Amino acid sequence: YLDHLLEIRLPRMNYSQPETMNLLRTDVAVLTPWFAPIIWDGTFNIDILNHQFKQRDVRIGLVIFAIKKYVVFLQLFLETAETFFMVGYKVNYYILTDRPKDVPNVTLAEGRRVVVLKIPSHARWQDVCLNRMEIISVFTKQQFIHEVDYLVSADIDMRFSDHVGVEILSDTFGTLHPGFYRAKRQHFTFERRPASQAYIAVDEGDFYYAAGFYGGTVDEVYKLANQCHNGIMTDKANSIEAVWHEESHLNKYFLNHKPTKILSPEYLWDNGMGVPEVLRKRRFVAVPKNHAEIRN
Ligand code: UD2
Repeated sequence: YLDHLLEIRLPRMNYSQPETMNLLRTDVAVLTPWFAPIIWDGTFNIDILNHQFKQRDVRIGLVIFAIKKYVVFLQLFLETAETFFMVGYKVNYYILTDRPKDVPNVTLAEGRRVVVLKIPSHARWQDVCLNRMEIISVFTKQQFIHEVDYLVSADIDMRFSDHVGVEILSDTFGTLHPGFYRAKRQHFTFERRPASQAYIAVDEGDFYYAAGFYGGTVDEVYKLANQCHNGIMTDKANSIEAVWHEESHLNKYFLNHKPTKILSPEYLWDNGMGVPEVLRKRRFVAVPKNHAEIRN
């Protein structure tokens, strides 16, 4: 923790002057009412950020689940992550899988490694998703906290297709779900039954966050995962399952503990939705899958 106190001093750099009288983007919001930046292309200077984060020598853990047939997504995920995810930084790929033998051998850059962690599978795909919170909280406490500074949790049926770097890092960050970033809060698919711990009333809610990409410091991700897991267990005891599983609990958590950064849908896109003009980059995109085929 003392590392935070070290002086960070930038070298002399040449870059265009930040403007006080001009907006970085005029087509999208770049700040929430609680002063969390919303990260869109054109809002940050990656050179300045890299100088800051490099001096702190940050280590990032990317947590991915590959249960049952989802191991087929590992190769493309890892290859594209090597090209676009936190290039130049120390990265641990934490692969939680019931099929360690099916983890492919992908060449990694220096300072990056694959850590395979065997976990049991679940018959229902919903339970695979729900259980991610418990597994993340357990492994964070046991292991991740000793090995990395930040954790990023990602869906695996995805590929990186453009830069994803330290601009995403913050105490906690959530990503605007591609299906709902323009929607009114009453249309968000929050859990609407008051009996569930994930319940959010129709006149509440900031954004609909996707469970496919979120993260933060190890401490904050531990709190998040632990609290979501507790909500999931209470729901189970009450025989209720939130409509979008752990995503519903994540949304409840972020309502009460506002993320300190918000990622635009550049960071989680589905090409099936076309490419709107506001989306200058597609950094992390869904790999098309046959749900019925792959989940069973
Ligand atoms: C949405 C969410 C996902 C999760 C899920 C819960 C987004 C983009 N995705 O995605 O995060 O909240 O709904 O309903 O917001 N997995 C396995 N094996 C399985 C099933 C799942 O490994 O048999 C893992 C895998 O890492 C996968 C993740 O769980 O990426 C989420 O499952 P999904 O991608 O099938 O869920 P999906 O696409 O409905």
